[in-house]
Amino acid sequence: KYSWCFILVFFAFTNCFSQNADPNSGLIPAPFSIKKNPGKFFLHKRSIIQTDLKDNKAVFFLSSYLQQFKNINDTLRNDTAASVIVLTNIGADTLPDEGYRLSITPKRITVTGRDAGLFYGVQSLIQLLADTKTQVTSTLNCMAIEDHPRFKYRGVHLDVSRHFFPASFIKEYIDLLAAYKINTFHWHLTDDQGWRIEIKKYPRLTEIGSMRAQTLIGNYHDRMPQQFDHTPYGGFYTQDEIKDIVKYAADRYITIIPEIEMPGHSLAALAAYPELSCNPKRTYKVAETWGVFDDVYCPSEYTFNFLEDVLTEVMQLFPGKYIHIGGDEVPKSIWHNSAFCQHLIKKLKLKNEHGLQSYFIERIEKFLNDKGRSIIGWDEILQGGLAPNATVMSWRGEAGGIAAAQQNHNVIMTSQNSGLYFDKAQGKSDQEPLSIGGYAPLQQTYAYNPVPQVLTAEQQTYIIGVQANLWTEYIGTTAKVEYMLLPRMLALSEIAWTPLANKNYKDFSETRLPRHLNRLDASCINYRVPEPIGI
Ligand code: TNX
Repeated sequence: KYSWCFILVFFAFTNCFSQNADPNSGLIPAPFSIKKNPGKFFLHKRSIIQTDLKDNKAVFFLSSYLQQFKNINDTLRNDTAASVIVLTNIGADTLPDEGYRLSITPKRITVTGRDAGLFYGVQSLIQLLADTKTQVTSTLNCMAIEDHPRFKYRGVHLDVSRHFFPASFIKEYIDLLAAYKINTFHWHLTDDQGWRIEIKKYPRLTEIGSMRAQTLIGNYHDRMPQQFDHTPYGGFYTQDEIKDIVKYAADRYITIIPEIEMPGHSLAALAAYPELSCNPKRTYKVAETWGVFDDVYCPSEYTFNFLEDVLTEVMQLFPGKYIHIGGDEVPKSIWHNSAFCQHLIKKLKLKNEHGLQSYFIERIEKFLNDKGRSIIGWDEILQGGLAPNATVMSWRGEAGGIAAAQQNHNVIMTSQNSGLYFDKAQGKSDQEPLSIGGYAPLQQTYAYNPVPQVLTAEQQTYIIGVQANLWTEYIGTTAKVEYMLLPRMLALSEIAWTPLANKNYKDFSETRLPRHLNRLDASCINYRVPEPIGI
């Protein structure tokens, strides 16, 4: 009799111990609060989803997940099943934006949330349903989660100009973002090395501007200096593909911010339409090497008309509030030597070429503001004075972001020195594939806090979020995109979502990360295997 009792106590103890060993139940990003309760919920063939919500993205996402991965069909039938997943927005009005409640009891799971909140509750549930070893475990420990994000802007970027990745891969990328509660995809669509978005009014942008005269030789394992052959390389997204991707992202509560670079990083456009330059008689080539090029848009009426036409088509494709207008790395030598520009500087009573850059950005901002949109620019848009309503992406460190917040402008932190540049190597080993230079290990990404302590509490509210950038000069394949993105993006998701007090690198990397890497393995997604703590 006593031995039974002993065994029971022993099981209760080990069960309790194993739950405590994983205080966040494997979730990435770790939630705001999580309380473990006794008991288990069993998911089985006859489990159903119960909901009053019509035509709801979260409901649709969960029922297709259950069909695809758990082989549970017909989840929306009316039935008195023994185990029920309730999706509801009743009681959700008290939740913060994008927040959700997830309650697991022996007979019933309830996910409560509005819009994105409900979707994130479903994402957490799906993470709990995916076991470490198999994809089919269907037993969940009872618990109650209350969750909402630390920042409202949680972004990941991809440069598709330096290398082009097909529309189908962009959707896979979006799937990864959504699974980790990232809500913004910054799509870097134009640069010196390729124009990647179809613009109906200017067909040469893609006919000429999307192709360059060389292809990178080698694969993603290469640690050799890059070599090229002379077969043409390029690609672009048609407007139909873009519409499809925008909808795909919206179904996952991801807003896409398109970036149209100006006035610099514009050689591909100049190659297509030399009239956009200050020396229209010259011919230009789409760049075949990396770096910063002197040839930039001329601040002429021709250029402004062109950009307004381009942005008009861009706005028709991308319904979100923000358009990214670039603004980084604009050499001023051509403007300095151009009689037209010098005349313009005098006429507009500007101080110098920096003033001309601000004039350029402010004109574009006004055009977009009048259409109800807002601009984001890289931190160089501070030079010569910020456009009145601009949001700043602070990439050359935090100084630009701090200055912008002090001027009451919204800021997104994306500093290249803080583990957010995923084009840097993840390890110091010479086994790492070739990359841009520098080092951004997982632990550095994880440790980053986007809110600079030098700001007052009031100024800190202008830091609306954080983003990681994936520039692709040295990334020619989708497998290498995945390798550079992962697992660092999981650390980013925790910077962006989890309250500071709940962050813990050991818990993240040793307790929770392994099951996520298994999940990536099961989906045949590439990643870098992180080294144990302390190496
Ligand atoms: C700087 S970040 C750039 C990009 C490069 C990147 C490489 C930024 C606004 N400009 O054009 O791809 O460095 O890390």
